[in-house]
Amino acid sequence: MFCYQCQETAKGVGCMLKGVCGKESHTAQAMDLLLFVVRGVSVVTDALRKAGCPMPGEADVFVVDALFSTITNANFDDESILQRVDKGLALRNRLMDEAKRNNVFLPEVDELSWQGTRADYAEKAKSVGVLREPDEDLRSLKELLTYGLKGMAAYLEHAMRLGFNDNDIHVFMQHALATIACRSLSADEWTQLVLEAGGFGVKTMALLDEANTGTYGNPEITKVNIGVKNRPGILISGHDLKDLEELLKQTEGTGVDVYTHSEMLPAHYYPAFKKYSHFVGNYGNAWWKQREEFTAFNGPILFTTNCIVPPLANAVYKERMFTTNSTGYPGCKHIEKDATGRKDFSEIIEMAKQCQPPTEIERGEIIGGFAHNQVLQLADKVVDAVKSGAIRRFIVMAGCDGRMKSRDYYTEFAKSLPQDTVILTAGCAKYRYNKLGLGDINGIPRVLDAGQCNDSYSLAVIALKLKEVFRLNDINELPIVYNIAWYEQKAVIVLLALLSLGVKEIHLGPTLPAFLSPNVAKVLVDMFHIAGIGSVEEDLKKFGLAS
Ligand code: FS2
Ligand code: SF4
Repeated sequence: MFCYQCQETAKGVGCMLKGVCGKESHTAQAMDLLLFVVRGVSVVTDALRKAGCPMPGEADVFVVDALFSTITNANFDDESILQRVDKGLALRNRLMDEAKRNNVFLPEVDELSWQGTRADYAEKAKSVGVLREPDEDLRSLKELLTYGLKGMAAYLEHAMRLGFNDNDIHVFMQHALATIACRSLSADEWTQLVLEAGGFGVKTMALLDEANTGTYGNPEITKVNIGVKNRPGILISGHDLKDLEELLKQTEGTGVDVYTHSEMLPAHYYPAFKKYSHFVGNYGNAWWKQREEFTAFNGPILFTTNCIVPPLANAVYKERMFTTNSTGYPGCKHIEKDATGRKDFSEIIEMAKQCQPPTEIERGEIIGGFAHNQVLQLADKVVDAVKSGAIRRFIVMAGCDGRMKSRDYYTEFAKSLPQDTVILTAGCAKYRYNKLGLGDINGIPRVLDAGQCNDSYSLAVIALKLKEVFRLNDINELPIVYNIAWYEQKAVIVLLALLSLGVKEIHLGPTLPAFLSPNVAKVLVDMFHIAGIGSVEEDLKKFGLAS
């Protein structure tokens, strides 16, 4: 195996024996093969589209789901990945027949000519992974693009589950995958395609924002309970609001409470979920603390998306873990939707009834709900605070959290910021500083949480609005600095989206991606002044924030 798609990759180079995330080499290889098949399907759909042939929605759904299932910490179940390979090969062959019937020219690439069966998968997987591209810079650009597409697929899938879709995004996604499979572009052309992906990232996050707010209302300022009640509970993790809605409906009146974990916390900010009195709070912290927190929770856990941490062999909660959508874990029950699209959570609810209530691990409240609509309602107050000098600077600290010690930097950085600064956050990175009690400025909290990682879109909308209010020509003239923490591939599409909006001088940490070759990193530095992080003191000085 060779995988370097996330921030925690081994030695900052690549996981080669087993993933730091817990992914086994056979699972990594199954994912390499799945991506090979996804590229094959995309080569055919791209050609069919260009020839004007109608395209079945089945291919769009397949590509999006398959990409999502290969995101860090989404799926550890070989069988679930291999079933996607089987399905993808059959789909590719049907599409190739369709191309033949319509005299559509198809390029001669391995992604189309290979006709293996299960017995051949493991051997084939060895030659189709990341290292198939021998040139370090081209490999870097192709993988950067692939990871951006994975993040885009994740956000698109959530939107699609709420009935929102955009054909242009599928067309771009499959065109980009087809290009990776069969075109020899120059480094400059690859860079252009990567930046184009950023533009589609903005489009996808805007679509998901429309889906979430159109379905559940605009997030509003909300205090979320972080303690527990005395009834049994179900913990829902991940990002999928549709699953949460179904779970809340099905648990109503059963005597079982529902708690959010990690990236599901922002669900509390949506008006539509406030009517459920058994939707009682958020339990715990970011994804990587789940081993301790799931043990203490005592009840079942539903993963709607990443991030899964493989439970230890003696974990008492393994039997209480359920997966759905693109996620999977060997031995854990996977909840599929039925023919009508409904999911039956009754098994989880019945299990919860037999469990003890959650053990209290903390108590109190945290505040959030500062997505674009809510912040723009406070615009006058915010603008006045900036004009009066009460707010000197906004610090965008969106992104992911992770288990590395080096991420303590973000807590220390937040603590060390001067009192006249406000943190704008989104994603699970917030858990590094959302319980510090950093106070407020004239009633505006010093940590404004917009929501999940995809709600980084909200932060961009807020920045663009401020640019308009202050009549600036360039988004980079705003009193905003970007100190973003990344971990997995959704952060990659968020980063590319910010670049496509013209944001410069983004600081990315705790380390720069291993998949950026020195030359590709130099291009990003030259074009966008991207930089890593240093010590808290150095960075505060660099941002002009040292007291
Ligand atoms: Fe955090 Fe994990 Fe949101 Fe990422 S819960 S690192 O998936 O997507 O962010
Ligand atoms: Fe390693 Fe990250 Fe890949 Fe897991 S996802 S195998 S930790 S690079």
